[in-house]
Amino acid sequence: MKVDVAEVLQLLVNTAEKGANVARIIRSDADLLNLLVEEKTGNSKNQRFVQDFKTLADVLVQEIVRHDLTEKIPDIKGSIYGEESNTFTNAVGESITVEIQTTKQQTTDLLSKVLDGNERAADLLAREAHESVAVTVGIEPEKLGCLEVNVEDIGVWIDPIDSTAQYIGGLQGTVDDNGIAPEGLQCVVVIIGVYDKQTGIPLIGVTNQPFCTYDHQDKRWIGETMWGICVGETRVSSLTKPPPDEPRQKPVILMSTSECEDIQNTFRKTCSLHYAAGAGYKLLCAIQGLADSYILSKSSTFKWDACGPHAILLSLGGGLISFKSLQDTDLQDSESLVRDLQIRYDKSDHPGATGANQWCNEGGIVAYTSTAMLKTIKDIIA
Ligand code: 2IP
Ligand code: CA
Repeated sequence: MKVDVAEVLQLLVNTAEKGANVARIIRSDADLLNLLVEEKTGNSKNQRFVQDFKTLADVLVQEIVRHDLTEKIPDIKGSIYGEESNTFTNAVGESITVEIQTTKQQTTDLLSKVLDGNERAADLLAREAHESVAVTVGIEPEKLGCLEVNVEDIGVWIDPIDSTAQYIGGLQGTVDDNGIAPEGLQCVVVIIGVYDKQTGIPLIGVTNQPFCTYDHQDKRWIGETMWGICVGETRVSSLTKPPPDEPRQKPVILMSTSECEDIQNTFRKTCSLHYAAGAGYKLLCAIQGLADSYILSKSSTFKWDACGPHAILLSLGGGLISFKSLQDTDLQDSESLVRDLQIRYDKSDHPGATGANQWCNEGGIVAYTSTAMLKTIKDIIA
């Protein structure tokens, strides 16, 4: 069965916004937030559920996305992969699977079991899960024509809430001179990526920062959606700002604060190093040109962190390759070589591994928006 790419994009943008709404609701409701951040220990520990409540926000957003996609495209059901398991097991071995139900009441009843009988909280969340959300994508139809993909050929990776630590922390971050927030709620991102099962290459990416800017007058957070499409020869994205005419004198490189000293020192000599939380957020900074590249030498990101932003990078003429493969490859002048190096999403980089590690991006990542920048990075590490 074929589906219209424009329709898939609209669906992803809408459901990501719904996820962002849930993320904002939980953060703005004292009751829900208490359930979320409470670290109970000893006797006060909630015996009914072993997993902490923070997982519920992630699972709920993931299940909303899964539900919304399968409602419109039923055949995609078996090809949606998320970061979280949606089954909670309690201390006496009972398990509850969180799934969005057919009616709002059914969803309320189910959530109430996970939320320790808190009906009000369950109702608030169920209401959002069943709300119909329509966001203006703003795509000019002629840019996509009647672009279609085969449902059987696509898979979906969801990271419901990337930068969970910043989400729980709840800090309002301060943006630096480059427009980058090193920490805080700004680093939280809902990420959805669609990839081609045959090639493993990303096709459509949608990201939503639920806490992008704080409106001091209305005392509320305003989100921001970004998207990109790279299907066949078609490359379209939501980014409208043209790249600067002149490259920066010193490339701006984003890194994790946990990056190895050696790698930091290598880049410090010729680049301006910046640090920020969140793999998704750092990828978005590269996408927006706030940084020239995001470099990570460790295998500490996952397929769900990268697939969506990778599609946007491809739509802009850039890409995402493993740090190790950049070290090991002589790029020469070959565009096709760079194409072959792209990170894939159809299979594990680490087939022997178990659990989440199976889906890590082995050998780190390098995000870039032009081949020229990739070559500059190669020269630095050579
Ligand atoms: C994490 C999150 C972390 C990031 C890590 C991701 O995802 O984005 O912030 O580490 O790589 O896997 P760092 O901030 O050091 O870049 P999650 O929050 O979903 O677990
Ligand atoms: Ca993540």
